[in-house]
Amino acid sequence: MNVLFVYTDINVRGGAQSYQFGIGMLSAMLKRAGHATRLHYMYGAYDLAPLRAALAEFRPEVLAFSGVSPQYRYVKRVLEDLAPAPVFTIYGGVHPTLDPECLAEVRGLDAVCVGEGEQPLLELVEALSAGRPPDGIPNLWLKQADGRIIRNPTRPFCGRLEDLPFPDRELFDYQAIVDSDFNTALFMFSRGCPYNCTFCSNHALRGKQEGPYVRFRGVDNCLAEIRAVVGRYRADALYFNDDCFTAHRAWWTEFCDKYQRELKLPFDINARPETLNDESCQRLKAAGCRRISIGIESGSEKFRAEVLGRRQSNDRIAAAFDACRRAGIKTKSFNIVGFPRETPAIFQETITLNARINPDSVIIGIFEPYPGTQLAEICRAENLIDTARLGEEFVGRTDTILNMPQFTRQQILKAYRNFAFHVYRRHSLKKALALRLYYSRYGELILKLLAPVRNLLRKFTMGV
Ligand code: B12
Repeated sequence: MNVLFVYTDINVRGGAQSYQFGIGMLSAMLKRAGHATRLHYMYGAYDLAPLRAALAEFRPEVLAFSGVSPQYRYVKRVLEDLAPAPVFTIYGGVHPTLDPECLAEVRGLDAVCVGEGEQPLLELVEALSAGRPPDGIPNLWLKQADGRIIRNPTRPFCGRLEDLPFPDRELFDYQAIVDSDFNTALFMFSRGCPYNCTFCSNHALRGKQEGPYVRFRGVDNCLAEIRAVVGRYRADALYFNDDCFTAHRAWWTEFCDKYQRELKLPFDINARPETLNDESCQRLKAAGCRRISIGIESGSEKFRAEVLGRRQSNDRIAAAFDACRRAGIKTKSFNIVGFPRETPAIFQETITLNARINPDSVIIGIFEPYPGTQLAEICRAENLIDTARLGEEFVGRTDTILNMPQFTRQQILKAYRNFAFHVYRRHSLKKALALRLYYSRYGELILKLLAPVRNLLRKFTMGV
């Protein structure tokens, strides 16, 4: 059978493509079973003509959408404009997993997948190709002709990730993605995260299927994937984008020992501050670790503990950054502004902590209430969501959908734009001003104009 995947990547990387592991995994699984897959990548101005052309040319039996919550309204618009689609339509990924009832409200959508999709999608495709009704497949919810919804239960999380094929990178223009990401190839060796931050989807996803949620692939299997990718594509560095690379000490130390023996490319990871000290940082550095991204999220200890579910002291966070610096590893901090119950004074603590730590680079996003998360529940219960703006296609990332008297939209937008400037102004005025421009209203445009010198710019502002 032919399956056409649709990846909506609107307003994310200014037109540069990004890789999506979910689609990559599903495609690999289908190809291994002898089916044909293609990708339709959507970004930029809304235009259905290329998708209609792909449908006419590839003639898929299944049209498969994947999506995160900020892309949901866009996916809905595409499906409704296509309706009645000439093919079976299914929608999977984080958003429908957390809000499967969206099946009822999207015209032209036949099914959603709750949770991991490799086996359910394969079973759907096999049922359709055998002419069987796909009714009883665990994880799939199906809309009947009369609008009735069949809500099948979910199966347990995949227990052995090594049994799955490597994600299909051929489906994407993978070399272009590596090139546009500073010659860095992306990997994911695990699924899930052991922590329960109230703003992140992980604690909600964990409850959707039975069985252990945090799983790491065997180290030899991970190294085999790296060998296959660097043998096929040009890359100067690797980014292991696992939620927390250092979550399991036995795993990451085995990984580092083996990686260091045969692979020489520098790599970047994400890690929690509590897992970083002089010993772990030196070991990571010896294996080739170039940069660690660490979530600070808010600089207020009290707010982190009481609202965000992150119990760490500011001193422990600063110690983690110091350990990286002593080991010669670059650092990046992740931060969020505009949380429910946050005030300008609380946000000032985020600036103060980052300025104290002086990471090599800082990232800031504006809080978005993802369905199923504890913070989304607080937003609902405290009536913080500006319902008048719910119809807007994209609010996330550079705008807020919350309406809070103690931290207004104007204050949040200003805080977002000026954050990096305030963090760096005492350390390096050049860097502070460059980042002020990047986070300005014209940031995306400036980035596009400066695309030919992006690598130089990154060295200048981020040191990597
Ligand atoms: C790697 C990653 C990225 C990568 C890749 C993007 C992507 N869409 O995968 C990059 C860096 C580009 C990225 C960008 C963004 N990300 Co991101 N990202 C992640 C991360 C760390 C891992 C995702 C992953 O690869 N998982 C492994 C794969 C195998 O799992 P999966 O994608 O969930 O797919 C499985 C199932 O969902 C299902 N499935 C998926 N699609 C489909 C389709 C069908 C038809 C079926 C049947 C099944 C199915 O089957 C797959 C295989 O089992 C997660 C955190 C997490 N742990 O999930 C956040 C996460 C997915 N990101 C998130 C967000 C918000 C974003 C951005 C919006 C950030 C921004 N503001 O710009 C953008 C959106 C980009 C986009 N267009 O989708 C949120 C989504 C929350 C939500 N409720 O929607 C997450 C969950 C983190 C969080 N804060 O909670 N991200």
